[in-house]
Amino acid sequence: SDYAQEPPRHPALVVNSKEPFNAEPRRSDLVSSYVTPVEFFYKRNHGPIPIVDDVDKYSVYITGLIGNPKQLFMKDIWKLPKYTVTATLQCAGNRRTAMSRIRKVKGVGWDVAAIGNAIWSGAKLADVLELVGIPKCSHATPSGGKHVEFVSIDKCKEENGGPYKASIPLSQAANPEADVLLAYEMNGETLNRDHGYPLRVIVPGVIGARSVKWLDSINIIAEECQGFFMQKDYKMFPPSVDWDNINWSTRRPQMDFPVQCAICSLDDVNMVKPGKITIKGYAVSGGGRGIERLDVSIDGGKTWVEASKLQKPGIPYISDSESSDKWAWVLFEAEADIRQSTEIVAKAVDIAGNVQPENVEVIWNLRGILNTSWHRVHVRIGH
Ligand code: MTE
Ligand code: MO
Repeated sequence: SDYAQEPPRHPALVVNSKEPFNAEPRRSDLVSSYVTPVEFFYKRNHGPIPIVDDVDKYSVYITGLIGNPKQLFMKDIWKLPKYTVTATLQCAGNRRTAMSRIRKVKGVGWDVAAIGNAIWSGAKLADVLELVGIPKCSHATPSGGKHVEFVSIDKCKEENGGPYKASIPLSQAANPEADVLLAYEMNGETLNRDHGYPLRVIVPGVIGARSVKWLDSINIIAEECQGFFMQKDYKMFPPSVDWDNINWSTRRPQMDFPVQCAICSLDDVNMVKPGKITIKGYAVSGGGRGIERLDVSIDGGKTWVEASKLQKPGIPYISDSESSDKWAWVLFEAEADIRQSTEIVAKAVDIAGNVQPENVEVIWNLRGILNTSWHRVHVRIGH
C-alpha cells in the first residue's frame, strides 16, 4: 500500500489515525521538557510520508509572478545564512475532542498535545526570495504577486490525490523579522521524514497548517492559494454555521493562532489523595505575542493565583523581554493543596491583553478548530 514505507515512531505516542499517521504525545511527556524531543513532537499528516532518496537531486522550484524563476538545490539553500528559531507549532485542531463533547465536530480527535516546541534551523524565506529578485520587506512584485504559495510533494485525498499546499502573504514571507524559515534541521538534527525531510516551511506564530512539509515548489501568486486547506478547511466559523448552511467563501483562512494554554500534569479526571499537587502545563500565543500571565484556579474559576512561568530551563520568563523567544511557548507551574474534589482551571493572558474564552460553547465551530477555552480538569479525592 501507499503506507508500506512509513518511518518508525515512538510507541508511547497516542495514535489518533494510522493512515494517514496522526499522533500526539501523552500530556505528561509533552511538558517533561521545554524543547519537545522530535520523537514526542505531534505528527499531523494528510497522506503517506513521501520518500526523498537522493537529497542531491532534490530541488525547490520558485516560479510565478517573478522575472526570473529559479530551481534551488539543497546546496543552494545550505549556502544561505543559517538561522535558528525556537518556535511552537500548533495544529488548529488541538483540543478538538473537548469541543466535540458540546456538539460533534469534524476532524482528527486531538487531546491537548497537538502542539510542540522545537528549535528549527534553516534559511530565511526572505533570503531565498531575494535570490529570485524580491527585495526584503516587499509587499508585491512588479507583476502583481502578493502571496507566496508552498506546494508539497505529498499526495492527499482532500486535493484529489494532489499535493498539500498553502500560502502566506508576501509581506510576511519577505519580512526577515517574521522569521519564516525553510527549515532543514529540527532540534539540531537533520529534519526527519515525519516532519518534512529534507525541507519544510516554518511560519512562526501561525497555525501549523501553513508550515508546509516536503516542499516541492514556491509560487508567487496574486491571490491567496486556492487549495482545499486554505479555502475549504482551517477557517473559523461562528457557532450558528452548520454543514447545511456553510458558505466557505465568507471567511478568510485562519493564520495566527489565539492565546492558548493547557494543563498537562493532570488528566481530565484524576483520583488524588488529599495534599499537595503540582499543576504544570504550557501557554503560548500566536503572532509573536508573548505570554503575560498564567492564572490557575482550584475552585472551578472563582478565585485565581498566578503560576510561575519558565522559558529556558530554570530561568523565569519575562514577557516581551529581549531574551524571551517570542515565537515559543512558556511552561507554567503552580502548587496547590487539594482538600476536596474540585475543578482545576488554567487560563493565559498574552502581552496584548487577550484572554482565553471561559467556555467552549461560545467558540464552537463545525470544523472544531481553535479550541482555546479555559482548560479544566477534575480532581476527585480517593485512595
Ligand atoms: N505539509 C504537508 N505537505 N502535508 C501535510 O499533511 N500538515 C500540516 C502542516 N504541513 C501537512 C503539512 C498541518 S495541518 C500541521 S498541524 C503541521 O504540518 C504538522 O506538522 P508536524 O507533523 O511536523 O507536527
Ligand atoms: Mo493542523
